[in-house]
Amino acid sequence: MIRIGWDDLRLPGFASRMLAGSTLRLAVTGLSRAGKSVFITALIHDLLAFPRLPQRLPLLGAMDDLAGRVVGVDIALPVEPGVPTFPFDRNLRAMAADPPRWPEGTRDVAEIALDIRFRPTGFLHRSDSEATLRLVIVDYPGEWLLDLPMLDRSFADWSADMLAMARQGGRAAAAADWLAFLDAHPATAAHDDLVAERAADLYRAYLVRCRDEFGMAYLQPGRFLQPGDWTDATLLHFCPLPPGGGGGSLGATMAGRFEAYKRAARERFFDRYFRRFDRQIVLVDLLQALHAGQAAFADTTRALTDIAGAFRVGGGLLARLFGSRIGRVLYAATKADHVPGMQRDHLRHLLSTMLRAPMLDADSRGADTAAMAIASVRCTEDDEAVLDGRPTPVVRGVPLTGYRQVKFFPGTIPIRPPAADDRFWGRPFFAMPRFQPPRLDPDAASGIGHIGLDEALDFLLADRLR
Ligand SMILES: Nc1nc2c(ncn2[C@@H]2O[C@H](COP(=O)(O)OP(=O)(O)O)[C@@H](O)[C@H]2O)c(=O)[nH]1
Ligand SMILES: [Mg+2]
Repeated sequence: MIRIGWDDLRLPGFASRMLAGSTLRLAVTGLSRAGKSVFITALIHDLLAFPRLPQRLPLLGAMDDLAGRVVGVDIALPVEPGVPTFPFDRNLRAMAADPPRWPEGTRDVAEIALDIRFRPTGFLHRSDSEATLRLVIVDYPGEWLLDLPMLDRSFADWSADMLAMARQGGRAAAAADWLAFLDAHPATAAHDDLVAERAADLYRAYLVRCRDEFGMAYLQPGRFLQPGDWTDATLLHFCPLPPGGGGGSLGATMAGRFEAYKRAARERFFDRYFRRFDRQIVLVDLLQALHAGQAAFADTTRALTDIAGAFRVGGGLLARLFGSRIGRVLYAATKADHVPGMQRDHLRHLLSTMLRAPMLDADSRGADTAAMAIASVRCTEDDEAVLDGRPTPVVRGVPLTGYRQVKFFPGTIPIRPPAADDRFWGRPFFAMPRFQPPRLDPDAASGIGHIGLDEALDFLLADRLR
């Protein structure tokens, strides 16, 4: 396989890049609890251990014998003043405690950088020459990506869509208080700050219930659920409204705030970050979405499809509006250690079926997109149990609230989304417990067991370590 083409050699920056080192910005996202913090913590831990313990990541750069060429991996000093540092040490301490704990949640953008020193391959390089890849990892809440479909819509259009959704199915019950308040306070009424704040609070409460009680994912605006450093009332005190209301009305004020929110999302987040990302991984807790039922699964599918559309390399919204150069996108179904071997293949297959339309489109434009099933921190082992007289694959792990190993029968994962009337949705089909993490070695001497982290890293960065 040819590693260095003549086109590369003609690039003016090529030589200096190889000598001085280059930077790869990897963006990590996913909805709250998708597994971002655990993923980043585990990948740093295993990369730090890689020079001494490459067998923890056997597929990372296996084709190029990366294990024999990585000389050292270190955490680099903070790169970007003003951006919070990803709390790797704090997470490591939690997972190395006795008993080990999962890292705490985070609610804002965070960055961390690793310097990977390696010996490049290829005829240009003497075997003792060394290059450095600075891997900058940026963690940001996936909730904010769900603002994208808002950006090119008017307040009236967006409101009509959100109100229609709020009156349907399981959402209607969660929306009752908010909708009743809107009936009592029409858009045409004179603006009153307290009324606007109350309406926004009730709308936010509805979004929170949709997320927590029904496992919904298609929830806008994203900052209502994950505000980050946004505190400004004029950005957050609005909600969808029926049409109506001239100057000085509640309707006019909220329409103005909607526009201010969109401007702020563009300037403070999309413009600021997306131009600089090189690679993106989108983490999805697909098992949880399946577990939560048909409505939640449909909602997750819609969110995922919109996100995948936005990341479409070349033609996606992020490239068009924000000059994103992201050239590789990996979609990963997380926590795959909840299901035994064969079901993990199903999980991967299900995710790629869900993504097929946007991925095919991306492929035709020369982009690199992939779907995988991973467990950043493997908490279970595959086992067997006898069910109805037949041996059945199960997983074995310690539940978060327990102290000894228990077997879980996770049920069968479909390889394509079951139809709305499929019997699959009619029964409690698998267990979705929280497991206790294995205790981590704080010195990174032994790395940490995972499923598929090496394959994910191989896809995301191995080509930059040649
Ligand atoms: N069994 C298992 N559970 C995981 C794994 N990754 C995350 N989790 C669980 O998911 C929770 C949320 O993960 P976290 O990384 O904090 O999510 P974030 O909100 O996206 O940063 C953790 O507290 C764990 O309970 C994994 O690889 N295996
Ligand atoms: Mg987190």
